[in-house]
Amino acid sequence: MAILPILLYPDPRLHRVAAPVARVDDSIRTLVRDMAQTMYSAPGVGLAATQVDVHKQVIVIDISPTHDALKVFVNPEIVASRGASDVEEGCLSVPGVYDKVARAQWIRVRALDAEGNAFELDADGLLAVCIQHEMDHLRGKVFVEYLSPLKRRRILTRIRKQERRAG
Ligand code: GNR
Ligand code: NI
Repeated sequence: MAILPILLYPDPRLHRVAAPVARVDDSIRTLVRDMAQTMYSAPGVGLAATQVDVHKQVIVIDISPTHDALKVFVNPEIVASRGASDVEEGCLSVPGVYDKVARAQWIRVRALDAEGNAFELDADGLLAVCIQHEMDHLRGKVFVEYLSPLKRRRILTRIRKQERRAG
């Protein structure tokens, strides 16, 4: 197992579009294990492969406080959605920034699990928000891109100042 480095916004690699996984093999299962360890140690409730610079359609999510309910989504698709919610989101690639994003309230997602078996899952609440947030990463989209240009400019100014301080 390994803790992988997480790309930080505005790294251009966060905008790459992930390719579908042709076959769920041992290399994908190793990636899933490393992503899970990386997510738990961050700590975060979800992680997309894009964030660890692997541009394949792989997501891990665990919203349980006990870290024992790992969900793996390979090649996820939203096949139905309803309603609207705006929950405050954060992102391991944009540390310290939290803001509300307009999302579907309920989704049905179809994906492959770590064994390559297809499944469907209905989700609402934080799980639904998290799946939508991670699927955006796979499309090269970071949640701050939904915010107003003014807010995004302020975030970038703060990040650049932190980077200068860090040398
Ligand atoms: O850890 C995370 N928390 C979170 C909270 C609200 C909505 C989405 C998230 S996902 C985030 C981890 C992350 O950056 N995943 O890409
Ligand atoms: Ni994120």
